[in-house]
Amino acid sequence: MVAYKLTYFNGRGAGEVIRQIFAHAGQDFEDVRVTMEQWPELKAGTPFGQLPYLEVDGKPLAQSHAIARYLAREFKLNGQCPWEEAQVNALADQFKDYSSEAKPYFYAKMGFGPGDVETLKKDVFLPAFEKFFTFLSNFLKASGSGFLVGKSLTWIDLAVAQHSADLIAQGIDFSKFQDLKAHSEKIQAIPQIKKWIDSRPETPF
Ligand code: GSH
Repeated sequence: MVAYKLTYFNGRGAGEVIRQIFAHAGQDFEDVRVTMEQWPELKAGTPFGQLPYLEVDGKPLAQSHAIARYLAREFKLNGQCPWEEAQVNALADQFKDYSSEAKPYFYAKMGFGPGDVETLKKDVFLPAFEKFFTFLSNFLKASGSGFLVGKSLTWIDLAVAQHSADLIAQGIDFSKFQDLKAHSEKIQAIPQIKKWIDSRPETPF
């Protein structure tokens, strides 16, 4: 049996989609949550000096999306054919671009970066959010299945549904994106995912 050990901080962030892939598959994994105090000592021993990274039978793999793609292949959450897999990857790359655009707002909001949160929300976050969520909405319309790609769940549904849920909890206005709100609720109601959400450690982000 393969031993999986995920190392990340005590938050959802870039680690959560990986945890939800395991939860959906019913696959046991070690969920190591590093504190800020422990991190400086561990940093140099990680593949790229950042978290998360996954150990598969002791072999390390870094980069959250590389890990998600690897596990999605193992647990059949990467689409039904190479074309669907490519569409999932395109959305995942666009998610990264959006995250980079919106990063100054999220960092200021979490107290990790400079700037006025309300100004960054208006000038940085909201334009990036509108652009990305319009793309997501187009994918939902095109699939017509309630999933972002094809007719079944893929890992990008898990990633987007969690992000939407986090934004909704923060009071971001989803009135223009009711389809994405419904998508988030549907994905997070999948029994294995709901069970994970109900039992995971409570963290602010
Ligand atoms: N592209 C990387 C991924 O998706 O895994 C980004 C990872 C990343 O930014 N990790 C942050 C981190 O390790 C936490 S979310 N910060 C601590 C540091 O850089 O020292």
